[in-house]
Amino acid sequence: MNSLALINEFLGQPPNASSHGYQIDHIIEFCHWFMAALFFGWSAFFIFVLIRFRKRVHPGADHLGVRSGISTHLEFSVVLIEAVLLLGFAIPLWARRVNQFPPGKDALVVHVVAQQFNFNYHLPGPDGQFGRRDVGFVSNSNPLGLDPNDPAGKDDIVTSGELHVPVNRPMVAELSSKDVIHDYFLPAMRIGGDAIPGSLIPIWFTPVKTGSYEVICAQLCGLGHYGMKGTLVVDTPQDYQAWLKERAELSGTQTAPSPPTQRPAGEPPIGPTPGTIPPPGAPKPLNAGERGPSPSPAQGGQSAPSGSPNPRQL
Ligand SMILES: [Cu+2]
Repeated sequence: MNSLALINEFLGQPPNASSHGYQIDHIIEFCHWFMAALFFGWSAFFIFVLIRFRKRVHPGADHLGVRSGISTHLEFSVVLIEAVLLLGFAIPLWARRVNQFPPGKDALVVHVVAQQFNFNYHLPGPDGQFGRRDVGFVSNSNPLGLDPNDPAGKDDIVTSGELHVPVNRPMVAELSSKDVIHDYFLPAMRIGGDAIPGSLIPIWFTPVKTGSYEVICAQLCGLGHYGMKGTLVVDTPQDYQAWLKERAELSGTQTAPSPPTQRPAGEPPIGPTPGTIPPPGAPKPLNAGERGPSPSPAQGGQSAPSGSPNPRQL
């Protein structure tokens, strides 16, 4: 077992399965060893000071303090190591993630559309073109609102929960959301990104090991957040083609609407949160009529005990 596997196990991280992930693991590993060295170093120094300057030997305080420059040198070294770590490793690694996207023809581009509480995937199909999506077309059988009149969308594949990708091919996931802010996180790929309504945020990675990996939402997005999980299956190219074929056949024959997303018990119904005050000029809520007609001031004044607020005048 190498040291990276050790640190992954210690931190509860799954083994890395992407081409860039080992660099992140190296930084995490180095930071932990460095922090351990600082912890033991400062602890030893603290104990040394407690003994060396104990009251019995030094009853009076020395107002001059430390005269050697060793602590300054030590502190400067720590700052230097941290600066090298940040400027030399962390920022360049991050810059490669956000500035050096693989060229479009090499990469597999997938649109990831998050919603409470699952991840939907939109693949362009054999023509390589994403069909137009519009919120006006969203229904139970068309969760992403694919435009039925757009020829580019005819062969598109829409799936949710499980996504297959081929091994050793860069994948670009363009993240967006239908409702609240989610975070598409692939711990084994050492990558993740926020899925924000109205934004398209691309992330990319290259899976290097076949297998089944966990996808989780890393942004508290509601009461069902804990269950917002999915699977990323990294296939051999042959298996991936077989999956694509299967999905294409399924999306061609699937006409029955999928059941609506269940909101877990306790999650407030869609609409304004109970107890919120509508902004001035906002339309009245639909259930306002269920409270019955408002009493006239005369009736209200007679029926309510004097001094107590009228419970019907909400
Ligand atoms: Cu979420």
